[in-house]
Amino acid sequence: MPTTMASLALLAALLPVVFVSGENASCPADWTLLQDMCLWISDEELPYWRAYEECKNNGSHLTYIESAQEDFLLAGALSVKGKESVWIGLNDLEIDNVFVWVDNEPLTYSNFHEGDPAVTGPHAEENCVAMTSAKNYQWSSEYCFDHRAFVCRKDLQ
Ligand SMILES: [Ca+2]
Ligand SMILES: [Ca+2]
Repeated sequence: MPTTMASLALLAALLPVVFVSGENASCPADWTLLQDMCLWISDEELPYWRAYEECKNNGSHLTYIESAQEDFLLAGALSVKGKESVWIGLNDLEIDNVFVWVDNEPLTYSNFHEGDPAVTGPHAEENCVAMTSAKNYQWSSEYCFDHRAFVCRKDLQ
């Protein structure tokens, strides 16, 4: 049938592309590939700086998020895994109220939950950023010594 023939022709045309991209762009075996992100979502819950070190030890960084699409995909993955809250690589530890990514990616996109981050009052001391289920996985500043799961990110290899 013509429709089947057309589908087969399309499939044949696409197959080499699928294989080539599969060879050229991949993540380590136990990492999750989402679009062009290689992510590792921890089971362990650690304070921010220990999470930061764990990612470093894995040859990666606590994740940056540079678009609404990346944010959406990560939130979906966290939801599927039933993660309550995770550290991401954003903090204002160096200069208060200036939030930066740990790997110096420019902050081109952000998705803070309403009322976050607080710039004055007791909550201004929350200098590390998490994505939390109860806040629809929007971002919030939290106390860095809280124990949370965390997300590491590395480039495609
Ligand atoms: Ca702060
Ligand atoms: Ca906060």
